Amino acid sequence: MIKGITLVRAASTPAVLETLTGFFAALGFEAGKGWKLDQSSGAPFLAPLGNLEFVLGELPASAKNSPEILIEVTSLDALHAVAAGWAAKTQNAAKTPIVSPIQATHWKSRMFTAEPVPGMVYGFWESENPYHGKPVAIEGDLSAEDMRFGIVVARWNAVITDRLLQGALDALLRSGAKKDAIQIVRVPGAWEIPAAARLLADSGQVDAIVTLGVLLRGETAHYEAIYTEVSRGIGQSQQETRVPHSFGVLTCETLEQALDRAGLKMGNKGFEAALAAIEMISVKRKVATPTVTDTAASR
Ligand code: DLZ
Repeated sequence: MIKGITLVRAASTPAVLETLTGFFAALGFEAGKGWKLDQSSGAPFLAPLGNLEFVLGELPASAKNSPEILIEVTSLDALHAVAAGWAAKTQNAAKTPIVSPIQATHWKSRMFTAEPVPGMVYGFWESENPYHGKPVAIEGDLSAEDMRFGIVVARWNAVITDRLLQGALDALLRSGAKKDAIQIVRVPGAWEIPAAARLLADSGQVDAIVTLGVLLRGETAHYEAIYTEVSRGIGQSQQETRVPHSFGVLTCETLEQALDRAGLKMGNKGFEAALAAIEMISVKRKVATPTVTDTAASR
């Protein structure tokens, strides 16, 4: 199991070691846990990532003053200013540190070199691609074209759930879904939502399911029992069928609170649940067939 890479550089004297540690500390490197033995001591500096790279053809820098170690950074200009500032101060004493101007490289990056002690040249570089080296995230799109939806909506508290349904339909149709690609299933109450959602998911006719209902704590004696089962059942159906189920079941203290979440003061949770369903279908498709080519290793 490979754990990490350590580049070891010999500091010829305590003064050289002090210069190097001062330089890297000034640049913002995190100091690691130092060590000391009878014959030697070490002052590690840590980087979040490292790799070992073999190059065929032209090297990243010219042979003259070529850095043996390349350090990828963000905010290259700011770092260059810090390095130049450090060099200006230190040069007076030791007359050695050299920090080059920033130059374009032949590999779509910009770089400067620094030689804090004679013979040790470090290259600091930043890719022109702002995503280089960053984790690439897969995110869903919000286009509902070519997607099929099931909506399970409870009739209990229909004055609310009808509004949630309108919100969900509005989101789906405005995002490009076709009317005949939406199946609506009405069930008596929230308790029945998971079973109906599971039937739809198992039918293979929908890509995602939007669940809509309202549970009013004040008016539901066994509110906790129903709520727990509804949320568990919807989650279980989603996980076992791998069909995304979005959760648009409101749980409110009063009818007024529910109305606020069904198109009045606090948006329409049906609309939001429908958008979540679209996004999750897209995520599922992208995870199944990733098209992202920009990986951490690419330039
Ligand atoms: C019975 C009941 C109660 C008391 N409250 C609600 C509610 O607030 N929201 C809702 O959607 N459904 C409620 N129900 C109905 C149950 O969900 C279920 O439909 C019936 O118990 C029949 O199985």
